[in-house]
Amino acid sequence: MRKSRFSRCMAAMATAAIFCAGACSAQSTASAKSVTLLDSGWEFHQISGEGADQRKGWMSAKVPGDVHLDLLANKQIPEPFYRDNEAKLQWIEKASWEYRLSFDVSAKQFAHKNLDLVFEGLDASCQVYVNEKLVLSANNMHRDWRVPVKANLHTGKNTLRVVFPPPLEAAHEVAITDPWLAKTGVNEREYIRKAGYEFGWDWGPRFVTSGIWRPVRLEAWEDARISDLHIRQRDVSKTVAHLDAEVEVEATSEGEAQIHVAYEQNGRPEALSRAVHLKAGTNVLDFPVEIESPKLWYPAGYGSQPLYEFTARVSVGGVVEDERQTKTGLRSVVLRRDLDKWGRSFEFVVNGIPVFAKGADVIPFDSFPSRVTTENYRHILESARDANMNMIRHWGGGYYGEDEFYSICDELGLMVWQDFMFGNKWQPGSYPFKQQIEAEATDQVRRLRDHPSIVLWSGNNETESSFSWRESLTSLKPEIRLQMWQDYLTEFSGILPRVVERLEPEIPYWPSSPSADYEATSDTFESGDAHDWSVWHQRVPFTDYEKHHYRFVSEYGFQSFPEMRTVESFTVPEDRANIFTPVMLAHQKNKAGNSIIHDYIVNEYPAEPKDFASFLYVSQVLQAEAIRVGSEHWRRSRPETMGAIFWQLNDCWPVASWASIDYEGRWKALQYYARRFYAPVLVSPHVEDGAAKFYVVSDKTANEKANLNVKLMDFSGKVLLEESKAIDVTALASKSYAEWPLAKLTAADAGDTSHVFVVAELKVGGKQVSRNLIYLSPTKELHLPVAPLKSELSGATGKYQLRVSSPVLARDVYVSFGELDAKLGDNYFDLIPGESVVVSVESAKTLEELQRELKVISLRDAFGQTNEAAVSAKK
Ligand code: BMA
Repeated sequence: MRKSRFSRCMAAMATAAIFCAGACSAQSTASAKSVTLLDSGWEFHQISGEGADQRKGWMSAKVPGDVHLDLLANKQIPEPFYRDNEAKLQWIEKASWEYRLSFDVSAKQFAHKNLDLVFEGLDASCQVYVNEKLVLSANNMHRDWRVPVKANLHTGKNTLRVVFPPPLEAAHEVAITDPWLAKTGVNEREYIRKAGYEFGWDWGPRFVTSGIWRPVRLEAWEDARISDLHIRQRDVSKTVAHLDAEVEVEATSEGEAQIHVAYEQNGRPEALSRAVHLKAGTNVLDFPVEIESPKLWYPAGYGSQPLYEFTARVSVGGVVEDERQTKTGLRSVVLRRDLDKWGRSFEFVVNGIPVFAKGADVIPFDSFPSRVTTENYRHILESARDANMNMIRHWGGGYYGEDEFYSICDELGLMVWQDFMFGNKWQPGSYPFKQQIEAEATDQVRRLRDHPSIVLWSGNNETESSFSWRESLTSLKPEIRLQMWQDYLTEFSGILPRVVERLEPEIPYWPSSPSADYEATSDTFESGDAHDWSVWHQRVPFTDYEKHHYRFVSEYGFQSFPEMRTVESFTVPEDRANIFTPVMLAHQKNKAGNSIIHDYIVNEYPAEPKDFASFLYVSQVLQAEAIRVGSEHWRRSRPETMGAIFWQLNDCWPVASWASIDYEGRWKALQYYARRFYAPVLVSPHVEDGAAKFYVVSDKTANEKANLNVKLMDFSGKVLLEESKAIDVTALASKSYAEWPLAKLTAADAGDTSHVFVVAELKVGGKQVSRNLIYLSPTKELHLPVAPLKSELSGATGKYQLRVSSPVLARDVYVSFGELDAKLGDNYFDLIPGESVVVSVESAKTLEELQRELKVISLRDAFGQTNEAAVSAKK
């Protein structure tokens, strides 16, 4: 750099103010750069569309945010999730909106050479004006935008305006520039990059919003700034980690600079420093780092999750121009796909350990992402970890998560299968679109690649598979289809993997979920991942899962209703007459959904649940049971199957859905069940080949001595058969350790299986690690007794214990406290006859308040008097 620059730089440094708040904590705190968050003082107004004449004035706005939330805060619209309000708010997407901010630029800020306006997210199509000059036209919600604006600014008051046209009109404008539009029938809305679920999904409402949905800031910098810091993990093992600290520096002109990288080597501070010659523009500097005996990052259940922190600094003429930190966990990841006797394997091998992936698919946490809090993320992700999950699939119909989301996954050891944000709909094949998605993928992989939790980048959700069944695609002329397929391959097996290969070559890429990477059609047993929707969409019995021997199941699901309190949050009493009222149907987005739940209930159980509340409860038990059958089957099938990721973990609004945790964060029965069926060591009894076989599935990396106890009991507690044995549980394996021929079971219960069950219990070191019940007749034919449940609540404010017991078998014991908030240590559990269990209860309420509201029921209670009659009628 020229000499004169140094003196100017020093002068600027002396006057530069350092602003740094909130989101910019990763930025410099003692450098020539200053960062000002533009997060207050925003206003918005409606330019056109329904009600624009009445809604003329400017109203206060929240940034980050969106127009729906701003209208709500200004009392212009009712609560979008309440009753059937969704339908009444569809006008919002047809209007155009404008946001504005007046902000000061001080003389100190203006003295910087560069002033950049940085948007971390704009949803989606908009024009940005600085002091009335158009500086940016954006149409991709999934990108971040940096605009040098010094030439447009002055000291004192400046204005920033962002104009959002109606999204579909904006998409139309782009779409008509593609000559292939008419031939392919690709939906016009795909021409702008916006989260698919905003347009409605089979669990989500349609709220097509607009807004500055992620932070916006003004960055003032001098000669150089660190535009990226990445820790490339070239080779990681227990002995040594060979890393590259890649420091990307943007320089305004050519010249000399000093780069400094600091980190810790097993508690010892280490630093690397180098004089470099920067060229004007982007410079990438590599600093090889070797860490001996690194503390490796492991998926939950396999070890701890230590993180290493790195700091890079760029100085010019002794003045620190910029500083940046990143954290990462060191691990090796391989997606092993070897030929074997079943086809080709699909298993994640982390630090050399073949890990059976257990988890659920994650959808957006809210229809309005900017209001998701750290607590929401923590609660849902900790719930995943607490249910013994080790992987979540971040599904492609939403948006790329915030850094915070992945940081929590890093901390909890939750591996993330990360889809690129393409869900189900066919994408345009135009050249501008291809450029757009390359830029998007580049932004996102660069932003997220230091998160050790991300173990896979995957092209899209179900786009590949839709090519062979979606009518709008199959009905096209062969030559058009050929071109579309070619474009698909260019995008999902050309552009996206190339971005991953360039930016994070150590992490595997997968073209689509589901896919067999084109060696077979997707959803084949032999290769790739599968979405198994035979249960639910094709309405087959749960046990059909057991006929399916996939290599990895990345979706399978069953719906249920949320619990009563959540239903009450969006209904009035008349809506709760039954599950088919207009409001209940407005909160069911899978058209046939409520009928499917109803029909499965009627098939599975002896009668209809006795009332609305029982319907909600039984639907949850049914869902949990469905997913238990699939999950245990695929765990028993390891190593042929190496992953069971059920659909879905969370909700974006209160709705009947496949979620295991509802929008309010309340665990459904499935989440409690998941904790049991994903237990690190699972006992899984199963009737097959004329025998009850007692499998133990172990995710432990070492063999373990255990005690297996199995009993055949009747519902009143009589033990008809019992066997106990010491076993040596094989690590990372599934095996049957005991077997009872069915003839032996029927002899013991005199051929009447309607009143007996088998309970298997596994103890390690005298402690129960897993217990599981099976029945020898379908639930419908069981003579479940009415269980006179006894419950006793004790303890002091904050922490209580609830003792529940039953003299006879009580299935799916459900504890609730009416309107009161309480966190339960367990729920929807079985009590075997004579058993008494203690459940922890955390609540801010008093003992008396809780006692007043406490309700404990079991499955038999949901069917009231009709059950006995129905059972005998069926006999
Ligand atoms: C799969 C998912 C979602 C959908 C779910 C339930 O296809 O990828 O698109 O919500 O099934 O139908």
